[in-house]
Amino acid sequence: MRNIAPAISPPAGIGDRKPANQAVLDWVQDVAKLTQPANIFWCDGSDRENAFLIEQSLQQNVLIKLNEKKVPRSYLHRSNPNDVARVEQFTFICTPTKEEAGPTNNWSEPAEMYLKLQTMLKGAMRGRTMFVIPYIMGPADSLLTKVGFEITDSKYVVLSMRIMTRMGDVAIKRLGDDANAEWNRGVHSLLDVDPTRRFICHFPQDNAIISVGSGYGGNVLLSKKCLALRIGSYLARKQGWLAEHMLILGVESREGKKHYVAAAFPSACGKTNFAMLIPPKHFAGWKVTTVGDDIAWMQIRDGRLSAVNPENGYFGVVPGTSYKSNPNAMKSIEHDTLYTNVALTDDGDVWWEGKDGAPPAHAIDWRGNDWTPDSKEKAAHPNSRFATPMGNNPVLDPDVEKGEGVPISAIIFGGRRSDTMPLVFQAFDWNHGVYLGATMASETTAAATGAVGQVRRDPMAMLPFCGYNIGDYFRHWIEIGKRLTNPPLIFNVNWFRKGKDRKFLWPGFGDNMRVLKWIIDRCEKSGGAVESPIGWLPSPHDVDLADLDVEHKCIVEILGIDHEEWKKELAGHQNFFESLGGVVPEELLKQREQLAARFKQ
Ligand code: OXD
Ligand code: MN
Repeated sequence: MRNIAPAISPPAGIGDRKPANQAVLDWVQDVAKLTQPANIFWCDGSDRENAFLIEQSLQQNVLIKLNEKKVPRSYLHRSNPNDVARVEQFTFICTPTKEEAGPTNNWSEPAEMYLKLQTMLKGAMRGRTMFVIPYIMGPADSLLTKVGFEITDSKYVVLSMRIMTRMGDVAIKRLGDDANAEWNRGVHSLLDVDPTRRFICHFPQDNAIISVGSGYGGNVLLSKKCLALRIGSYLARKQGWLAEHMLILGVESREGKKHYVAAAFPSACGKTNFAMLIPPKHFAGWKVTTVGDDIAWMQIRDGRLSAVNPENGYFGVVPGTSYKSNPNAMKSIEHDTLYTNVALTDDGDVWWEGKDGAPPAHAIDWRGNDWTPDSKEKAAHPNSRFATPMGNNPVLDPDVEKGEGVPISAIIFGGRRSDTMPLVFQAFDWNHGVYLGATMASETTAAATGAVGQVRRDPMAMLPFCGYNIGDYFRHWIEIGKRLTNPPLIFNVNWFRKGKDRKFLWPGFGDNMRVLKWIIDRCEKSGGAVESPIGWLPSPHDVDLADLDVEHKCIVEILGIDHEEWKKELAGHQNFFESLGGVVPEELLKQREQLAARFKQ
């Protein structure tokens, strides 16, 4: 099954809802002149349109219908095997100068890149339908909300965007007919899905994105990584807010006291699991609710940070998702879900490594080949995904549509580290917290092409997503801190530390509630901690460990720090800052010196 499919002919009343805004109409005509599609399909986001596009996708083998009884109204898509993850090496920030893109981004001069892409797009949609998708990012009535239009020649993109964004009339209405209104221009074409002609390019000064040669979500759902993070972070700096790679969750105590927390973990490090956490039995009466699982847009309101989730759905990693790891995600993806690159069982159900129960005796793997438990290959690709509307989530936060957002009490940074980083610690103050974010590191995962399991610095989990100079991004964080009269407390967590036997020391998943509870206690000024060189550390008796089946010595090990490991860590921070070539703000260099000095005391 491939994404590329010939043009479709919609009946009257479908695909003909043109917006009135002349700037949009002119831009669409320009792109059509260049790409030469057989026809233009104007999306309105309606149920009727969706049903028509699904029917066409089934006929053209873009989708497979799953067993209606087992996974109602759900479908499987198989991507080209050469196209299964984000491609950071082919992702560009195109600004007039290289300095604006900074040391962590691939850079190209905009005119040069436009020319290269236009050459590739010339006639690229011949014989295909060109879809125009209007969408908004953010709740319908939020001041932060942005309008985007994505042009694409992929029905899979249209169907996914309908899940992941608020799509159609709501965007056309929000934009109105002012030809000078701000909106994002996104152009996507599959071309021939050739990895040598795959580029994901951002033009922040033009509020424009062009993505070619891929059909993988992270490269082509332009609302998400491209607009909400790369262009979003650029706009956020200009306009005085933050666009971050963070989940947002609500946590309510037995007494009904509620806090909201935002957490930045790199791709495929458990943001969705944490955002949907079910507290262990001992915490009966506590509730965790999800505002978002991947992206937070935060503005300053009444001296605090206030966050909205710009998305409308979850695009999550499937393997490892089970009733043990994330029951709420399992309930969310049992219906109305678009799966990509998972295995198909003989009875039309989906399967993946780590799903509850025994593996099927036979299945069709993500490439479309026969698979049995004896096969050497994985049945589902390690980066196989679900796209599911957030409305499916049984623990969706009631304030998810609130335009002003939810007030953030704590920010958490965290990576996947088998050593060095303790389970949790708290920064001394805002700038120290920014330093924790800036020096974050994590083992790489299958969410991006390249080697898996290598420790790399990933500041604020934004390394692949910051749309401008990372030094200016750090400075922007420091400046935001100065404007907050009631800043969130900042923490660092690591669920993935291993003992000498190379086994995980901490059970993770629902038991992360114990860590979250300590964080909330600190926000409430009731939690105990000891001062250490790296920040405030809980002692074992500060964390509620009741009914936890973990040896005390493991707890002591995971909560503690090893000075030898930290010597290496400090050198790692220095190397990282040096690799950035002089862009790191003075305040953060000072934080490093202070950290080193505290170890010497
Ligand atoms: C994602 C990612 O898909 O970070 O969210 O890669
Ligand atoms: Mn992500």
